[in-house]
Amino acid sequence: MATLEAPELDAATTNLPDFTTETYKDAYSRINAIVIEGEQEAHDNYIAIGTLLPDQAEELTKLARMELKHMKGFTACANNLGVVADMAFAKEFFAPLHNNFTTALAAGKVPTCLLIQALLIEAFAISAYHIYIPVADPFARKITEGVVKDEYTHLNYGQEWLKANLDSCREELEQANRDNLPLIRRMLDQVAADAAVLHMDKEDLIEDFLIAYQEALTEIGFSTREIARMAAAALVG
Ligand code: PL3
Ligand code: FE2
Ligand code: FE2
Repeated sequence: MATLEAPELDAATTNLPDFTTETYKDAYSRINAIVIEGEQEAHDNYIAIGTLLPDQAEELTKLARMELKHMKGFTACANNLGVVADMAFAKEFFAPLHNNFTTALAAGKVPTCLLIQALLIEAFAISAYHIYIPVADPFARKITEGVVKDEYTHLNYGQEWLKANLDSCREELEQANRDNLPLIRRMLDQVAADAAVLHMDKEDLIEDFLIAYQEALTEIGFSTREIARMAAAALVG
């Protein structure tokens, strides 16, 4: 790797993959595309939520702008490795979740839209980026470290809105969770083999996702029992 500085050789960096192999680049072409598509859709989703919450539109536009910056960063990561992102694959990967978002948006269901974008997608991104950082190439690692901080801001935005409105949206959120958490579970299953090539472990991804999602649900005001019931939707869905 031609880089200006060598990464610290700590425990987390001792098992780095070879970023130059065709196997790595092939897996990266799909994973990177998923991330680029995810960041693009996140941008579009925050702008769309702003049409339902006009007094929040300015704040949501700020969040959306951050997503475009993320997208550019991850595009640079692929270029740096000489990888072309497989965007057709990524569009299909997001289609079920995207369709649910579009349906909720058309029905004016703000809580469902926020659960899909600000809780599920952001928690998915946070877990993926956390697990990726220790096994990333030095260029991508720096970029991903900057991005993951922003994703907490986004998760927090959804969390605070839903917390303030919990009384009126508890049932809608439980239904939205039932409809969408199984999709996240399936997406994790679909990405697992490619993630393994990048030295990212599926169980670590699931664990990190559940921590971020459960913490958000706790903050919003759900009880331990309610959260357990909601998490169980991923097992039966
Ligand atoms: C919202 O801010 C971002 C939505 C992105 C979704 C991320 C999905 C992650 C799939 C596994 C990727 C591993 C990370 C690799 C980075 C190039
Ligand atoms: Fe993002
Ligand atoms: Fe985000």
